This record gives sequence, C-alpha cells and structure tokens, in this order.
Amino acid sequence: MSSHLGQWKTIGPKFNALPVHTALLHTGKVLAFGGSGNEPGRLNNWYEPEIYEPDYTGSTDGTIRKISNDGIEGDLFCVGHAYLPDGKLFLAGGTYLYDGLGIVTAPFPPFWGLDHTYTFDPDTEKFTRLPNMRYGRWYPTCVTMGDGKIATFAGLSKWPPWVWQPVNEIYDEQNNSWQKIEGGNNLMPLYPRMHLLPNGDLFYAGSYNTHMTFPFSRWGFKIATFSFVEKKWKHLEHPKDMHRQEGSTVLLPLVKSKNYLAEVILIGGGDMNAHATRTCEKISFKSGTKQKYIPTKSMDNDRYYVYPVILPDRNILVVGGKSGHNSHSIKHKCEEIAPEEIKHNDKAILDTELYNTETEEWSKLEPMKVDRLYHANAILLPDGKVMTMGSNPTRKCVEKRIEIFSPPYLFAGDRPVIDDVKSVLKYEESFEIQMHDGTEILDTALIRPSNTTHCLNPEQRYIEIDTVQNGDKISSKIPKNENLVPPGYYMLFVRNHSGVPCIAPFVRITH
Ligand SMILES: [Cu+2]
Repeated sequence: MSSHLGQWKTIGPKFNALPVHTALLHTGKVLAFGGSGNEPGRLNNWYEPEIYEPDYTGSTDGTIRKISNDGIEGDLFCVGHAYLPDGKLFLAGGTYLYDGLGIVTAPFPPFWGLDHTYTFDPDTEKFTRLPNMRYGRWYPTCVTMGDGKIATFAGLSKWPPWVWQPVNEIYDEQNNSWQKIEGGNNLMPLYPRMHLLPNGDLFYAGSYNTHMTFPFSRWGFKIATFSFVEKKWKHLEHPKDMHRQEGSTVLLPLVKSKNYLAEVILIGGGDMNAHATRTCEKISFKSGTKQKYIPTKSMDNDRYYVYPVILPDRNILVVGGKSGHNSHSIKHKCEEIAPEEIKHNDKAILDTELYNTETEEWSKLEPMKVDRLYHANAILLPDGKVMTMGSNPTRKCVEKRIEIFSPPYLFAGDRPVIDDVKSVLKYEESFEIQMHDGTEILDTALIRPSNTTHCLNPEQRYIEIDTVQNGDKISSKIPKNENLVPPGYYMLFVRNHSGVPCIAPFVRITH
C-alpha cells in the first residue's frame, strides 16, 4: 500500500449549470443535468444538459459541451434514474411545481412531482419520452432489477391529497409499461437509499433526503427488505442512530472470498433536530444470522451530505458535506468569489476520507479545495479517478467548478493495460482478457457506473470475478446470478500486484 495521499486537481472546464444529476455513460462521457436547477423561475425554461468528455490519455482536462433539451417535456430537476440493460439512462419523475407555486401546500410538503419518464441514449445523446407513471414523483429512487425492470419508489406526487402516497411502481421495457409493485406499498422517505441484494430482495438502507420529511422523521422510517417472490416488506430493527437524513449508504464490494455476501454501510447524515454525525453502521445479510446494523468505526468528521465512491481497490472514498446543527436550513450566506466559484464555508468538510473495507479503518487523504454541499455529486471514472462536481448551499448559489482526485494507487507504478476483451458478455460466459504483457494480475472486477444525485447512488456496485492468469491472458467468467450482476454496462477493472488499476473498458452483461 502506497503511503501517497493522492492528489486533487481543479480542472479547467466548468459546468454552465448546476449538475444536480450526473451519470457516467458507457461511452466514457459524463452526463450532467438539472432541468430548472433549483430556480423556480426556470420551471419551464430549463438549463441545457451538458456532457463532460474526459481525456483518458491524461494530456488535457477534457471538454464540456451543452446538448439539446429536445424530447424533454417537463422539468427533470429532482428526477430518479437508473440504467436500462442496453445502457440507456432511464429517468422517472421530476418537478411539476416548485414550493410556493402550488395552490395548497401546508401541511403537505411543498414540492409537486412530475409523472413523466424518459430515456437518454448515450450514443445519439437524445432524450425520448416514455409512458407516464401513475403518480408524479419528486425525489424518487429507481433501481435496475436482475430481470432488467426498473423498480421505482417514493416521491412527492402531482396532486393532493396523495402528496405522500405509498404506491411504488415498476417499469417493464419489454412491453413499455408501468405496473404497481404487487405487495410493494410502503410509505417511504424521499430518495430512499435502496440496494438490490444478490438474493433478489431490495433493501431500503435507512438514509434519505431532505428536511421536508417531518413529521415522519420524528419516529423514523423503518429499514426493510422487499421480496418480489413473497411480495412483501420485512421490517428490520432500526439502526442505532436514525438521524441519517442526507447521509448515504453503499453496498460494499461483493467478493468471492466472502461468497458474495451482501453488506451495506450507512454513513453519516443528520436531522433538523440533530447535529450532523460521523458515525457509521454496517449490516450483513449472512443467512442464518439476525440482520441488524452494528456500529462500525466513525469517520473523523461529522458529515451532513455524504458522497461515497467505491474504488477499484475495494475501498470507499468519502467526500463532501458539512458539520453542525440543522445543517440544511442554516443561514448560509452565498458568497461568491467569481460567478461560478463559491467561497469556502467554515462548516464545510474538505477532508477526503477512505474506508478500508478489509480492516474497517478510516484514514485521511489529501483534502479537496472546493466545498461540496447540497446538490453535489461524486463518481468514479473508468481511469480510476474520482470526479466531484456541483454544490448549491442556497438557491442562488451555484458551484460550477470540477475537481478530480487521483487516488494513491495511481502513484504506485505503471498501470496494467487491457489490449482486448469481448464487449458483450452473457451470464455464465467464460471469456478471456488479452493483457498487453504478462504483468501479474491481482484481481478482476466489474464496477457498475454511477448515476447519482442527492447522496443517492443505488446502482454503484463492485463484483469480483475470476482471475486465472496464463502469461498475458486472463481467463474469467460472468457469474450466473442476475441479481448479483444486474444486466447492463460495467467497467472491467484489473489490478496488478502494486494495486494499480487499468483504464477500464466497458463491457455489456446481457441475458
Ligand atoms: Cu434537492
């Protein structure tokens, strides 16, 4: 393990608008969009989506360009998203009306959800409208299932009195239609942190978004698993600390030595009634044992807003957030140093922290330079670097700078290089990775690209696969279980014995 602390770089290109939603596409480019971008006056006058094109040769900072809003017929601010098996980004929900624009708001939460759904095609860079959902959804969570359907949960609806409604829906691309999830009714918080477990159950992991969940947050949202076979929810014990608003969760790397045991870590968060926390808890889905959260080591910083990223070395990088009490509604002065650069807030956390999933210890890496508070994002790029963007501490305050982190493993020597690999692979298919040379390979893994917003990243997952090396060839195999590796595009990472990852090619896993 290198003692290097990694390195942040504020890159030259900046976004034009607030990147509320970001997605790494299988073209290696990053889509960023935010519709009206948290500006009520822009409800029908959306910012154009943008594409960041990294330069994977490393010689430049890459480029940013705007793309067209063509095909979009509603405000995508606060939509939910997930990848379809063919790599298109699927979008459901958004903003129908802003707070203050509705006829009746109190005692209901103020935003009104949109019922639209769309796809975004990374190859043509175009949006296409799909059938509406039954309900509008503002802050819904979408998750791609093993069969390629997209389960969609929660969100504020379009009309009262169903502003909080318990019906959850699932989209089936085969017949281009929405169905209610049978037995799936459940009153859930906004942007519930959901994870698909290898046994096919969906887990609501106990963290969520916004100060607008009062009064439900008083007694806590029950963490639970949903079984599509039994068609019912099973409630689990509350975590020790339930004030996990604006915290985050990660499905920890699924590795062969643990027989792909599912474990989820719950990181940080806070509440309108509580101080931001640095505590973390972990739950394991080992069969035959009671499933409950057990406190694990704390971070060094309290964090309200948590942006966690799974790295190819199986560790979890955490950036962003702020400490203090009542963190969302603080009287945050929007002090701009330039129109697109916001002055550091003394409660913002710049420390980069790393959770070692083996030892369960936290350590600190080089701190970043730009605050990442509300409406920020962090994602892993195929070159093993981490991109952070956004931040919107007040409605008028928009951070447009991008910072990119090179983790310590990029300072540990040369990368292994993949010369060739099949681009479409089936479940249970054995395949070969042609390496550039015979450098010894430590491990091979699939990492699903992130599409993320609001500290929510349900699709982020790491699955180790076989590594049998013979000279410059690696033999590997795609697992059989579609709930372990839901269909779609993955980054294929190999690491050498110094722990350095390759620049990952995208492979598509299909039925
Ligand atoms: Cu928001």
